[in-house]
Amino acid sequence: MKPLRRSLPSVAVLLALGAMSLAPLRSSAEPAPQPAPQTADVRYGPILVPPTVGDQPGEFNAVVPAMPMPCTNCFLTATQVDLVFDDGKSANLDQGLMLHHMVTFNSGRPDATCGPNTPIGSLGERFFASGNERTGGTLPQGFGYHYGADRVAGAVEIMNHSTVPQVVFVRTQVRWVPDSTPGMQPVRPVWLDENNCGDSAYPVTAGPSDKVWRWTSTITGRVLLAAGHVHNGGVKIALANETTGAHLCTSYAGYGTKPAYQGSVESMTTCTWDRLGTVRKGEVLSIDTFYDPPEPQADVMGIVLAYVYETDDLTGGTPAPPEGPAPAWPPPGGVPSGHSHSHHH
Ligand SMILES: [Cu+2]
Repeated sequence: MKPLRRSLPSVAVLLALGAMSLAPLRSSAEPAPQPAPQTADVRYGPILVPPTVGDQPGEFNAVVPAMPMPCTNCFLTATQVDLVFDDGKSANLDQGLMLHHMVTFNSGRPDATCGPNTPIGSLGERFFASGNERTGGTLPQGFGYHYGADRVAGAVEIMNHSTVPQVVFVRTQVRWVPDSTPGMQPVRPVWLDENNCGDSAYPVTAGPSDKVWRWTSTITGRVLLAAGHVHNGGVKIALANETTGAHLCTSYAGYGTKPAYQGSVESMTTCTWDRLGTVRKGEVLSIDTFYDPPEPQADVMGIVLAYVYETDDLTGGTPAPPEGPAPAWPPPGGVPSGHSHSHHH
């Protein structure tokens, strides 16, 4: 089976977790096949989310000092997050519950784009995140996020729009291989954010608009995976190397096919390849976030989490094929308002 270039919304990624055939083609210089990865299912919780009272949405919002990890001295190769009830069933907006965000920070490593002298940067390297759309990702074969044994903090926000308290867990399915696995190469997470180092939120007007944010790279390597995050009314985020003019990924928001999401953002496409593109130290990576909401929104987001294999060999891997066609806009069910994704400050 030929590898997929992109379009891995949540369900597809779940399936992909069991399918090594999604890994890109290997060049002859790469190491021998590796043992099958381990699968782990880690949960954080139980979390009691208070009910909505009047116009005050129920909310759990905390920095968790130590999140459970599936392994130590290992490479994480695929992840998929869900918000679940005690019985394992998925919890979503049809029950009033929204996984507003979950971000994990490796305290043992500095973040690539947010310095350690900021509140966000002081928590460490942002290496994984999910919004309610629960985007998963699988790195190309032979690559993983290296985790030693340092404490991992989590920023977790869950909203409860129902009038009863509810108990949930943040569930993360992970694939990993031990450090002893031959030939594994580490990836560096690069967090690109329209309002970086803050709460990531910014306002947009009604109708079409876009916003660009740029980062001058401090690293050199091959971009292997990129996944975006937007709120309701978001269309897509484009990731590019502005210096070379190369387009690296478009991550599209999906709406209206999964009833549990009640019309809100239900997926983001991801781009995965063993050379989506390259970046050199000093070159400028940009994200361009497109919105088209029916009403102005006070606090949307535009974030791309990219994973880069740091190397001076920028000709390694294989060039990614062209992206497929964009999904229809507006989506068939219409563009949702920001209500169910709204922040509570
Ligand atoms: Cu968000």
